[in-house]
Amino acid sequence: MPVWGEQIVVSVFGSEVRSITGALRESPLNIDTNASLEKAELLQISEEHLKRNRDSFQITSHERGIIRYAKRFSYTYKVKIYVSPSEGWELYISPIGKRVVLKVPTIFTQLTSSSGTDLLGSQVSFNSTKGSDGNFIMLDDSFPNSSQTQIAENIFDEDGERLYGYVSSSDPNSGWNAAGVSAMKNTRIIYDYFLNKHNRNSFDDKGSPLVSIVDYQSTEGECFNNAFWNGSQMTYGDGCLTTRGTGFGNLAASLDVAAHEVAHGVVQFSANLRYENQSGALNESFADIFGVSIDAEDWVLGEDIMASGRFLRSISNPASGRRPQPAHLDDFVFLPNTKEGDWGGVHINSGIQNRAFYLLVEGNEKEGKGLSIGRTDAETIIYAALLKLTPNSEYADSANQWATEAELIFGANSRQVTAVEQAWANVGIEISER
Ligand SMILES: [Ca+2]
Ligand SMILES: [Ca+2]
Ligand SMILES: [Zn+2]
Repeated sequence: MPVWGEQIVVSVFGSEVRSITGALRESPLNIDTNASLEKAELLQISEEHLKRNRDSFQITSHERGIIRYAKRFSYTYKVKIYVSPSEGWELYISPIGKRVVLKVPTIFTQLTSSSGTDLLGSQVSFNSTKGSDGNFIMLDDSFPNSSQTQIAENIFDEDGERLYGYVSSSDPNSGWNAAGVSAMKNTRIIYDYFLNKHNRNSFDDKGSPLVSIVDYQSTEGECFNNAFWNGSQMTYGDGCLTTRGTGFGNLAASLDVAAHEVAHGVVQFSANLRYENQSGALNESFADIFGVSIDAEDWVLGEDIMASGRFLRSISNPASGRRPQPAHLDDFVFLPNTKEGDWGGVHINSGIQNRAFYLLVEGNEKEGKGLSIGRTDAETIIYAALLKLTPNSEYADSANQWATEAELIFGANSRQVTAVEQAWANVGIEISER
């Protein structure tokens, strides 16, 4: 029976002993090694100890032997556990006490400085983790605080079953899926924005993991021309850009699209605006506003994944988007509250609040319609308002809340309050007395 971890190393040079390392101990002769455990019992003890469902880990091997810990020798089973490429354990289980006496990690999550080329051709530095199989995977536990960022890719196996696997490479500095590199880069920028600008730790402000799926297809072999937030993670289609210039390229490329999707998570864990009619249009609008705040070099969304000169929506000029949007309450588009009706036109009527945000930042001043206050203060105001809106909030509620927050943060007679009132008045919504 093996005695794990106990050995003596004797260095011999010629016929001369040069050194002895390790420790000689009295042999543990009086240990009872008769008790045994069935595999099912090992599984159950492991399950209870790890506080994991038994479907979420595997026992890859088990053997009996002697382990020395706490200055004494014990007869145990050494059970090797595989949880994920970044988590594995050796559990030493006493068959007499039927409990784990020692737990040792077998994988030391070793963050590795890595680099790769993203979908737009930029060189990106990021962290990966060396997995137990020696490959590097897109898993970075340095952010969010106390959790991790993960990028997986959609793969179909020979039977056409969908699999998700970490984006991986055998070399930390080459061979990465460019869609994964884009997702890593964008996730970092978005996380840093919410943390540094709004003191928000991940989308839920509880540091939940930021997980992305790239190269998604809903049916194998058919390009998928969309991106979505599913309530806990981002998914980016591989895109259906045509030679005629219609459709999108790989949706992971676009920082504003990524920011829009994560912002849906921020809305979900704050105002949780109901996804229909006016509240739904506000939900879409807040996602767009964070999109152009995080990708702050232009006022349009989707330009990085569309043919040159095209874009999906414009915050400054909502009528110029792929599907023209209203920029004023008078032009509100009434659509049925069905999937075909875009739940009452949530992607259409978002143009109204989008335009109010643009006017607040710079449009009022540029167009001679009043005061503008720049991005920094405007973003502070709209984020504070989002935290106080409720699932049924409508345009008037959002307008009032922007004004209330401007007053609380900058004072009742501040130019920020005036600018908010003018911005909303210019899209047809007069802010009532507060
Ligand atoms: Ca841009
Ligand atoms: Ca943009
Ligand atoms: Zn959206």
